[in-house]
Amino acid sequence: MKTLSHYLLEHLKGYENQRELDLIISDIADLGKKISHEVQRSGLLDLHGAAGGQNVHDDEVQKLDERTNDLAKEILGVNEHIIGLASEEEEDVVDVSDGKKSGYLAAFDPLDGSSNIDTNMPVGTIFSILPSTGDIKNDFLQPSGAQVAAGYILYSSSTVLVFSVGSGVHEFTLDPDSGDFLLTNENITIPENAGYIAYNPYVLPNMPEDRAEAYRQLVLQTGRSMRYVGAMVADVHRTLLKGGFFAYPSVGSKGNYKGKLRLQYEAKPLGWLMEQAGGKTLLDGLAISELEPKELHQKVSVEMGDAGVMKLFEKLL
Ligand code: FDP
Repeated sequence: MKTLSHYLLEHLKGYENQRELDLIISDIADLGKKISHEVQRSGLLDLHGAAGGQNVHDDEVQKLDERTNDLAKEILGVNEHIIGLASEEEEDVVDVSDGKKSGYLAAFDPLDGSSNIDTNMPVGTIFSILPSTGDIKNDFLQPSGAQVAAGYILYSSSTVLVFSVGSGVHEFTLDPDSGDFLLTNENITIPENAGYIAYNPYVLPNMPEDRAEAYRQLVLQTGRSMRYVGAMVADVHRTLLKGGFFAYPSVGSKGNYKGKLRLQYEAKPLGWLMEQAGGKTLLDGLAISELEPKELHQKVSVEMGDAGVMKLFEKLL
């Protein structure tokens, strides 16, 4: 099986930013190995539970959120090509340009699904890489199509790195013996008319009724089972490999519906991957390519899945 470094050498040939992408993805892989190590030992190292505070999204911060955020800043912050960081756990962007006028930006959710950690359920790290001409704050607000790379590391029964640099979606599995990420799935294409429907049924009474009815009908008309982990990264991984539908709509009460998932750290990178693999993504009801980001910590509704299920979903709407 090919190692990640071997694969990057071949796959990035001809890319004008070959060296930059190679170093950035290699650093992200290293970060994944470190976080995987911490996640596996979290129960032994007193890393379970809340850290005692809330982040900018009013989520209760878990000890591992803090630890993994520090690790991500430590590793990506010294990458010679990265000039700015944005994290779900940070209030503002972190300038790591060290005088450089252009380079790349990394937006990340260091530990998605962290409320799962205490019960040994899957969690993951999500990343999105954008080019920057130096206006760091505004350059994070580029649309989905500007991403030069995006992906995630999922910490579950095994640790996998899944990413795209705009030409297919590829999966690497961490070999615990050698410590290498090995290619296990090249050019992932989402199967159609297969897989599961994934959303939290709690949302149904808390969303506009016509959309809620489309959600109900999708289960009835496809006849597919529902599965919902409650960690976006894990639900999206299953959808990429098995097909189906994943959603977290805007919820609330009449006239005041809001998304929960974060555009920069979750929806934009994972939605882009879904499209790269032949699926479709709607953010705030729009095709992902049409959504113009407005704020760093913007939250959006997310509906994504294989091309067949999304066609039916849009018809039901
Ligand atoms: P979490 O709160 O555990 O970090 O990003 C937030 C997120 O997890 C997603 O990963 C997940 O899809 C969603 O929230 C789960 O929310 P619900 O518990 O409301 O279903």
